[in-house]
Amino acid sequence: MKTNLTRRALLRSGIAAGASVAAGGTALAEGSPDPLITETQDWASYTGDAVDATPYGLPIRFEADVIRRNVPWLTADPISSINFTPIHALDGTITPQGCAFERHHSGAIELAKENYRLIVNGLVDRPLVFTYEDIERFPRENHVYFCECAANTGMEWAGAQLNGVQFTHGMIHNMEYTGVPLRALLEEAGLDAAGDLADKWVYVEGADASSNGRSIPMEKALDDVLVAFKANGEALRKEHGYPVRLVVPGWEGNMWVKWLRRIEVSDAAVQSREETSKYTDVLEDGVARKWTWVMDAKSVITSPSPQQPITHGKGPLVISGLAWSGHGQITRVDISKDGGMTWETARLGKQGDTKALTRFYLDTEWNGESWLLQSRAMDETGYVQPTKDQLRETRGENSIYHNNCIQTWALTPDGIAENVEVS
Ligand SMILES: Nc1nc2c(c(=O)[nH]1)N[C@H]1C(S)=C(S)[C@@H](COP(=O)(O)O)O[C@H]1N2
Ligand SMILES: [Mo]
Repeated sequence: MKTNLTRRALLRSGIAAGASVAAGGTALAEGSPDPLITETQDWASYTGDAVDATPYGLPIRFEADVIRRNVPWLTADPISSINFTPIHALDGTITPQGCAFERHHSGAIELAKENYRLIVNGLVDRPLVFTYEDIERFPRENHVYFCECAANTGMEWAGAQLNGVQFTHGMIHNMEYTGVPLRALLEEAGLDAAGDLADKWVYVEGADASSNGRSIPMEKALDDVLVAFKANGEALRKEHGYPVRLVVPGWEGNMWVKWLRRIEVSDAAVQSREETSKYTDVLEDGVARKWTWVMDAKSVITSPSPQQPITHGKGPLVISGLAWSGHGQITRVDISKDGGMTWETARLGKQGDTKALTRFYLDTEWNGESWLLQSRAMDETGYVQPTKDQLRETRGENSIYHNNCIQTWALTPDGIAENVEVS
């Protein structure tokens, strides 16, 4: 017998005596007392922890499974590697820093605020050095943005590979950043020396051994790029670039330089390793696409999914997932239960923020059918998330990065979901 009796179910069964309960709850049955209700429980027999037991709290131990996970065989060494956000277990849109995916090329470093220096040099009127305190004295802004590694879903190009949405789509997080527009720091250094800004670039690099240098066109640098020092209200975690990282809204995660140490204004792109040998997309004919910065619209169902089977039996079911677009707002998400033959429009948790995760729901009924579950996102530009075949037609199968195709979960009559390919 199910024992997860909710207060709502209790009230309902009290009112409609004898009537069967429609959703979620179990009708209070006469003659079968539930000890969780009738007996005094441990947690009511003793006092709990004092207010100073956890000066900085962690999730309760029952949630110990909701953690970042690594796929050891993906990379040669965990120092230059990636772990994945447990998106199957989260709801809403904000990713707690403690379980937000990490990607490092030479490990997460420890850089104290007092040792932090940010250099702005190159084609500027006055080369400048900012300390952490200097940055805090510029007018700051708050914005929620997603950060998606271009390699997210990269293992799925050839066929269904990893059996969990955490692993197929978990190279993403979504946080509220506090920071100073990059524009303000560039203007402080002065851009007259750069002349016509239309063809200028900024080269950004980190203080870690890899430096992870990237070239950003001046137009983007002056638009919405942030030099951020807080995420979700608190200091950036070490893993995410403490004390200062770059936030490049809608653009591939690699450009979000952590432990930001230098910004150089230049008249050409640097053509660094990270924008030539890596983070380019080799097409069928061997030619590589370059400067593929924007993350196109994408979505995925997070529940049910392989790590989140249906365990509550038949009846009401909440299908839930995430959608995002580097081009702006998500305007609509559709859900298919038959592998893309027919579609129903999902409900957006709230109107999507620009370049941020949007939560969607479909409140539906499941009566033990086998489904091929898919979601399909649309953004404010009218762009529609492609099928795997549509993507392969234009991109071939040599790519790793920028796989934003429609994902399929095969749901069985037991409520188990598997990663399958429906082209
Ligand atoms: N300095 C530095 N910045 C970096 C990296 C790095 O290794 N070093 N990795 C990049 C990559 S590839 C990604 S996807 C994002 C990941 O950010 P996160 O670790 O906060 O999730 O940081 C980017 N910024
Ligand atoms: Mo990345």
